[in-house]
Amino acid sequence: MTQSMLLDIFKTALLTRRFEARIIQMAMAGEIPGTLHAGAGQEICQLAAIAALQKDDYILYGHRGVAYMIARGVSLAAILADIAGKEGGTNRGKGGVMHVVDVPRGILGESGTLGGGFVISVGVGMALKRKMPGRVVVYFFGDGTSNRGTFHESLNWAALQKLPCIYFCENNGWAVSVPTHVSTAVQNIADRAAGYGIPGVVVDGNDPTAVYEAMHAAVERARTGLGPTLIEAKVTRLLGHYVADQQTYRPDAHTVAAKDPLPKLQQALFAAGTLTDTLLAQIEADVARQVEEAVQTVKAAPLLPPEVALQDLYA
Ligand SMILES: Cc1ncc(C[n+]2csc(CCOP(=O)(O)OP(=O)(O)O)c2C)c(N)n1
Ligand SMILES: [Mg+2]
Repeated sequence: MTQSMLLDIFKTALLTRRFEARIIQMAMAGEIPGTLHAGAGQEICQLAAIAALQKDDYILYGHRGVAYMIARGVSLAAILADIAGKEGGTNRGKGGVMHVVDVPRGILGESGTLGGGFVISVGVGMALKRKMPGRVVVYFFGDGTSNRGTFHESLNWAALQKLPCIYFCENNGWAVSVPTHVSTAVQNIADRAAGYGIPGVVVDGNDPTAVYEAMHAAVERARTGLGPTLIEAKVTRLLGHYVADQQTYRPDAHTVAAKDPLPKLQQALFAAGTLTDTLLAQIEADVARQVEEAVQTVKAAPLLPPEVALQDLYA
């Protein structure tokens, strides 16, 4: 990765971090009805993975964080409006953060349940293979979600059909309050790839270059018709499962901040001379302005009228 790519990732990660912190503040203050599963600690990994994609590739995501949408160009105001139940959201304020959907930007969202995206990704992969060869779909999901039956049936079919699907597991060691080793029989989620005859790759999710390279190889493989790859990035969930989680179950709740990859990337950029005090101050000011503009836009937007709840329903 070039320094310019790393700097872009740093800027977007910082924007995501500040934006999410503001959303959490609003949710805790009761200013918005929605909630957030913060992506803090996982943003750099998510952004490095997306950097290996083209703009016309598709993504499906789970529920943790908003970096995916910001990276694909969804406005902060549209994301916040979805969480706040306001007009102006990508889903007209109905979906919360889990259902930010922006098809022109390649964001296909998530199904109603975690792990539903595996099955959807197979359908998308079949459509791409037939109608849009050369394009790929990535499903970002968590370690806990990999225990759904949908994981196994989908990876089997995607592998058999050599679909252009990439399965990207963000293993943060937790599914709500359940540590991965309590729920999962294998050491690495990526070990399961062997069961489907596809490559399984473990990467350090705190290292953007390692994530980018693993993703780049998976994308090349998928684009050229060789089929799926399962990537597992080991990441750190810095905050609770969701906004109000007290994390009483978590032994490292007070020490986990030391594992934050964002200050480490900042230091690396300083060491390379890419970042300076002046530039950092400019970036921070720009981030603060963008976040506040989005908050003010959404505060001024109307709440959805109740009858809208019955619109756009399909059965
Ligand atoms: C099918 C299904 N089962 C359970 C839940 C409730 N649930 C929401 S988040 C979550 C944990 C997910 O853990 P993981 O996949 O590791 O993602 P993380 O939250 O760690 O990012 C659970 C069990 C759900 N939404 N859908
Ligand atoms: Mg998890």
